[in-house]
Amino acid sequence: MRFGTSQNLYTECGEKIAFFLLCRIIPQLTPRPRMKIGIVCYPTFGGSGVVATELGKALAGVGHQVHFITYSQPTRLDFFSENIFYHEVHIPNYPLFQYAPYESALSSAMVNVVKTEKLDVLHVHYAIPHASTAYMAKQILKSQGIHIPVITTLHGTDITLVGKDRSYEPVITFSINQSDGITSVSEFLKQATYDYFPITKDIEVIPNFIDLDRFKKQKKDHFKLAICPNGEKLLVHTSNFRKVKRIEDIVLMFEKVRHEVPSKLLLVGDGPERAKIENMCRELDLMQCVRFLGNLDAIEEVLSVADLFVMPSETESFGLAALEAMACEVPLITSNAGGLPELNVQGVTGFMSNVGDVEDMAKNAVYILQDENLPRFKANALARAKEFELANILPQYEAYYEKVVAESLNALTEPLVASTDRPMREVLVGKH
Ligand code: GMT
Repeated sequence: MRFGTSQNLYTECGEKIAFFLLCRIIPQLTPRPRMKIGIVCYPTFGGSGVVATELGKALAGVGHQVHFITYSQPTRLDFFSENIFYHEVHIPNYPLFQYAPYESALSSAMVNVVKTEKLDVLHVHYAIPHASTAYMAKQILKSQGIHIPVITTLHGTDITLVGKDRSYEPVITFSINQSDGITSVSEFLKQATYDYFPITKDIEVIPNFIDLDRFKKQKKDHFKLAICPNGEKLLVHTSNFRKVKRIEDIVLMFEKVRHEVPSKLLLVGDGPERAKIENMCRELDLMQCVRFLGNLDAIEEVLSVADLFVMPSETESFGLAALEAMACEVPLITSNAGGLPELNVQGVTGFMSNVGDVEDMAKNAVYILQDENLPRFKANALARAKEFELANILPQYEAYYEKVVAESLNALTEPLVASTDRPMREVLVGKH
């Protein structure tokens, strides 16, 4: 082993301090430029709207000005902030319309908000129809001398189910390629996008995130006692009850599990499959142990008393609902579809099975629910959730906004540099 002289020890120390200051302290002291950001999303229950709203709230929390442009108040937009603004899209009806032209109303709203609020960037969530409406808005603004960079975030079924349908494909391909920036919520979704569409641009993967101040295990013993009066284990599923969630697999799996482990099942959410699943439970004589709760705002309260979260989806680009469960110390039984392997660690935070393999899911669920196993899986679930903490992911979005805005402005100015002495932004975007 070599010992340094006191002089080169000092030098080494100095270098380390300088490196630490450069990497850790200075970036935190140097504030990021505050931006005016327009967010377009589906405001109802559903992963993309939740991510968009939570992102907007977090951006506002660190000083950016955030303008939501949606057809109704986003469900998770549940508090007042001086940095958050909500612009409702009005869709006037007319007897001639069989389908009200939502896209035209939305593009017009985007144009108006960008102009009046002098936005720096438009971030649209879920490609259909938001990427093409943003393109339309961008072109209208361009005709008025205003440049607005557009970022599209791909969430899942906008690519894997609806988007690749021939009825939408040309518009999706075109408008994704026209976006100034594209993000996807998992490596799986990025690859699926390249597989299904001729996309010529880079896609940045920024995973879903979780606010651990809100999603954490709370003491709700009275609630657990009300649902499981005899100390039964509690299985939970939350979703918007679409076919892709394969809720019938949860019921079939639960039917097997409850014979091995006394347990109850809570199904939270609502959607097209709910009536069918309720019928199924009635026919299987399960209504004594299965409860349907409908849509809930305070989902973290239910998750706080859960022992196992079940997500057997046909495809799932990330699985935000599963991450919310993990943050409340709930292990997972999921399928191995889509991006779920990027979240659920096999044998550590839970188990994954092939889509539809109800037998395997039941076997794994019984294993996790054993008293000697459950505490370990719960602790691992929380530890994994911490990797997706909001504080880790928010700077990725901020850095991406800065990069895309700078690149799109550079792309505008480059060809004209030689032909004018006036500042480029003024030439190209007028007074905006
Ligand atoms: O329901 C929605 O709002 C979107 C939905 C979808 O159909 O694409 O959810 C997706 O987005 C979430 C947030 O990014 C992801 O966590 C979900 O995994 C994803 N759902 C599917 O891929 C089925």
